[in-house]
Amino acid sequence: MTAAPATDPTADPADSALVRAARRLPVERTPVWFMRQAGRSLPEYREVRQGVAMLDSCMRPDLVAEITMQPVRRHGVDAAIFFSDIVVPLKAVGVDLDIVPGVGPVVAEPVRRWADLDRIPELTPEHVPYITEAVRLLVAELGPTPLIGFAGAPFTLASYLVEGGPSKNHEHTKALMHGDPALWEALCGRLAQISGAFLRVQALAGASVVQLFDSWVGALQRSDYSRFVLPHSRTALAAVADLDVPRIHFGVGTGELLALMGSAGADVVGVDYRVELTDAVERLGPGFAVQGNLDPALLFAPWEPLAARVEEIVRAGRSAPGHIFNLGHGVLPSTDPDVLTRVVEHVHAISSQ
Ligand code: 1CP
Repeated sequence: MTAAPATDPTADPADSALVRAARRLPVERTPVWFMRQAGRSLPEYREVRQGVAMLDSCMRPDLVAEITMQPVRRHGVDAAIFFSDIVVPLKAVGVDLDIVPGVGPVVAEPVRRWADLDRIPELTPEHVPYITEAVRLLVAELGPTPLIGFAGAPFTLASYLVEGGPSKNHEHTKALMHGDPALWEALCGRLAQISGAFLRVQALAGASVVQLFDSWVGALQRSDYSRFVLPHSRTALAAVADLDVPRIHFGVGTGELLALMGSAGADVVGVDYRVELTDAVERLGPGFAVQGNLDPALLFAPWEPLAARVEEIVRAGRSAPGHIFNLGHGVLPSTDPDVLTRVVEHVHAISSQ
């Protein structure tokens, strides 16, 4: 059986190229989407966000649906990624935080002591009715195009909570991990519940795929990752294991961690642009689909070398039992959106030959 063409409006997103690639089934052409495909690279995004704070926009289903659809309409990508942020579930359970323009998530009172855990209750679907509503709106509008739901993984969420905001060195996070392992375990246990429940809400509302972002986990060495992080990522991913949705797991700078990340339970491992895709496939071992991994900075290069790199990545992707073309991290805000559209067309053209 081959995937129904995406142009058939009645086709099931579960039969889409993206879901099939994630399941390591044959596809007619390589599916492609971009991390951070919604957002500041698009003038239509900047327009609808005018005067609306980031977190407010994430809580308005009409706006979430519009922003999620923008890159699908413009670029013809093979999936939508739900417009939200990894800190939305934390805000939803009552953590005092904001997303500050030009900075990122900022937490009013960093989490460093046992008493601070009381400020992070477990997440239930009742905390996030606007997420369920937005996913339902989107699934109806997307038709055959799959929606990717997502959550932040426990380590990356813990880093924002413990540091109080974006961090280069994660020094307070590592100090807590090693200085009070019991508190670290309790914090990450709570965050794994929140991540898993947030993924589950999206999958139950109709998302076809989920992605767990552990963006900053590349800051760790393997032994710390195995001991302090992997069990919690596994718990988060296990929360949707009984639902029929493929799971993607991604982090930045994870060349050293890839094999371990593969054991967290995902079907697809997202590969950072610093690692050759063929090396990633070797490190993961058989059985995994891969996602990636064009360097987002190469979107600023002339078309010829950019196209050549896209071709290399599509070729390298054939060494895995499934490949989803993506960037090796998110779209940079000043990217020319027309280049993204051209990359989508090129991936489709060269992979269907
Ligand atoms: O006002 C704005 O436009 C703020 C910029 C912005 C946007 C568009 C932020 C703040 N978040 C988002 C949306 C967002 N965040 C999406 C939307 C869907 C899409 O990809 O198109 C997603 C998937 C996220 C997830 C997210 N938020 C991650 C994981 C992905 C990654 O890039 O590694 C992380 C680490 C965050 C934290 C965050 N939120 C926003 C910023 C600027 C940051 C990073 C800050 C830092 O450097 O620590």
